[in-house]
Amino acid sequence: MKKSEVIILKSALLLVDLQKDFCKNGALEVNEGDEVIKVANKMAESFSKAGNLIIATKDWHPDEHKSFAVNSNAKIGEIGELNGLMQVWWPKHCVMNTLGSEFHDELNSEKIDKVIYKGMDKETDSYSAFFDNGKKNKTELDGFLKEKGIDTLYIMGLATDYCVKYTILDALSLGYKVYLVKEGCRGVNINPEDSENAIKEMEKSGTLIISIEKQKLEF
Ligand code: VGL
Ligand code: ZN
Repeated sequence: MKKSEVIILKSALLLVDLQKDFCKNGALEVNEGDEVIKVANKMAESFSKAGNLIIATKDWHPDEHKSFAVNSNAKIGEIGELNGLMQVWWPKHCVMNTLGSEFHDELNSEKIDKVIYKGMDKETDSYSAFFDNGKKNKTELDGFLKEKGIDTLYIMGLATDYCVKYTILDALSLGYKVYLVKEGCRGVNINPEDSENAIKEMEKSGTLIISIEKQKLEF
């Protein structure tokens, strides 16, 4: 095959919700959430050196979002229903334009080429970076990736059992090749095994689980 005939798979790094509210002392603190920031910075360094794009998502809720227990007369951590969909009731978090919605201070955010916002509709939660939980609305992400010719995603971030998981399942269903950077993820773990189960489910659906410690950083 001539070089010009080689089909080039373009990769991008997708950093999920690396925001203050999911890290130490945040409103929806994920255990060891801060630990993933150095992994994100390493990955971003390597992706930018290779000329690949780095995309980051932000959970971005209005103050009156109904997934917040306080706005739905519910108890934090319990499960209910919101507009016909199963809903975990969350503490108020990632309210748009507040301190908690900002990227973690140590994240090298200068390397981020594109930010995708999700969760703005107060009636529906939005774990995936592609669709809201009711699959009624799409974010910009799929269109952006297609426009850039990207078909392979390296995904990591917070939280393993919610936004990372649903982002990955949607990415697979949209036909992307997906790598999960395992040490770059931490989970909420309402049940202690939630993250482990999420990883199993992602793997079963076709995700390749990788570890940057074991792999030379070449993407
Ligand atoms: C998330 C719960 C509520 C996440 C966002 O980023 O995983 N989890 N909102
Ligand atoms: Zn949220």
